[in-house]
Amino acid sequence: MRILFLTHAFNSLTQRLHVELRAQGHEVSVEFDINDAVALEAVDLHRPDLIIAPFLKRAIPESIWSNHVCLIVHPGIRGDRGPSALDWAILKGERRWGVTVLQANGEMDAGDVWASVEFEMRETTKGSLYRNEVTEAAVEAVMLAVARVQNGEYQAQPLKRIDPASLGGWQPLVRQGDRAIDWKRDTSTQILRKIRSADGVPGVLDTLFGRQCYLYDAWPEKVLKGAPGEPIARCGGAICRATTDGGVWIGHLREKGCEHPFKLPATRLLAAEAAALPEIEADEASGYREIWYQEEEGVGLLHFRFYNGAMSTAQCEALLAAFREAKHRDTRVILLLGGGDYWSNGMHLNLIEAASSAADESWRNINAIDDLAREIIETESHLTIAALQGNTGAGGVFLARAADEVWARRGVILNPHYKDMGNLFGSEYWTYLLPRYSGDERAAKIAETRLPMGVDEAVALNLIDRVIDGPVMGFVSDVRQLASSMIRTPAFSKRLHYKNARRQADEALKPLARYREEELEQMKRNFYGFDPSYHVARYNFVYKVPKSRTPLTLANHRWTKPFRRVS
Ligand code: THG
Repeated sequence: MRILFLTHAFNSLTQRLHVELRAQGHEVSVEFDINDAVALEAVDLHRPDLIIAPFLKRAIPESIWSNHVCLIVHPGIRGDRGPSALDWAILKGERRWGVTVLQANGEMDAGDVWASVEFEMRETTKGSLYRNEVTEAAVEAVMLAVARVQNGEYQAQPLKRIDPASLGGWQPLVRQGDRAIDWKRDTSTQILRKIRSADGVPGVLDTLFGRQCYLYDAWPEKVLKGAPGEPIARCGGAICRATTDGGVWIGHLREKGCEHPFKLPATRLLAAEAAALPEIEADEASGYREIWYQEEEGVGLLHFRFYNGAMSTAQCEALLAAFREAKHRDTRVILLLGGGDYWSNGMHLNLIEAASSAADESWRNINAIDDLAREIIETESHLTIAALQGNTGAGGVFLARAADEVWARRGVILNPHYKDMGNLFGSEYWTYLLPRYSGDERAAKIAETRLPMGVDEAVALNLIDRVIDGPVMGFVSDVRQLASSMIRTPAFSKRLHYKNARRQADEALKPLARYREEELEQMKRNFYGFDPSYHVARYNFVYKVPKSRTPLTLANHRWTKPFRRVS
């Protein structure tokens, strides 16, 4: 079918649906919801059989929904309505939630239901639920709805014919007052829910050291104690505030009305105040952990849960140190696990933006990532496996390819390109890794692409070696078991021997250092050169400057002359 996506942004769910529907042979084109006239124009140009709104904040005009079936993907159970569905589900502590695909009409979210899929809730952030449970349920529901529309016989269910007792009903937009924290009264659980219901947007507004900040990235503290509301410790980039029954770590803050109104590590934003707090070391029971290591049956598991997958210079250095330590252990495989929501998205653009010299900080950051990539590539003692629980983009994809194998959860989306960041050339030894694993032709294809990629395509292009099926929650134990069973096969030692021989041969042909020099030569131009595209694109990204048009890579219906589509 010809499908048009009308969407507020090309967010993770929209990307996943784009990948899944294209894989089924549908002709998908995308238009950002900029205004009604632009949306109408897109409908005229694409002439869709079906319109899907994966992430839409505004009403679809009657001129569109009265002439086309428009499916709204609503992150709520059947009958739930309103703009803050997931926020309320978290605030209210719902045990089960769902995704409903309904047909747009004149009453917001009250149209006929085409499909609905439920899931069990997890104590986590809105963003994490959205990227995992909501996305999986949405894919299932949208596929079902599309098949039902295509089949032509299915009758969508009017809301009024659904059992009223099972209906959620209208819920208004969550306001700051609905989740304001009362530090003297609220328990840690309540505070975590309030912050997590607003993470990543809009954040919970609060006052910290007399400054008005939005709070993000909250984690429980079970050991430290103090007067409720008081900041009592720091750990890594986070600040701990005591609660009535323990404490809560705040990893990230965004200050209201200031010079840098974007998310930054708490101890960076409140540097002077945080410096006066006692510093604690994180362990399993206490503190704020971004990097941790476990070991089981010959397998080292290195976790690195960086907020939004962004890796600063300091985080790369810390991860490099942790990886070196893991290499000294008497294990055979190291699993590089990233975090639950992202594996890695490369450089830390917010910290770069906030630095006194963005160019210098970019330079330091890319070098720190390259140091880590080199350490992974040059590992002789272990087989290294990048195991992708969540999405990965830009430099993160090539950093993963630095490992001997890349495994990914089915459903993971890769964005193996830097071009949207102002035509950044990129480093992470990609000019070595891509031809090495994918061959020249497929490497060129990957380098040209600007579209998100699903695991099947990534396997075909050799960006991924193995796809892990099964539920999100079982992923880490599944890959751990697969890795330890690899060690027990007779071929394992040969495998290590072979990979080291291959690396030596590659090094003799062209040293790694040369690849890096060449890549960084280009990056120097991106950071310090005459063309400011990278700095402009980074500014727009960090400050969330709304897009004024849909990129042509997505809006196929706006191609005036046919140009080669990179698929
Ligand atoms: N029918 C039509 N268009 C739609 C929907 C529909 N567009 C998308 C929409 N469903 C998704 N659901 C909602 C429901 C309510 C609101 C927004 C999206 C809403 N918005 C507030 C407003 O417009 O004033 C502001 C909310 C905000 O700022 O985020 O109430 O079923 N035709």
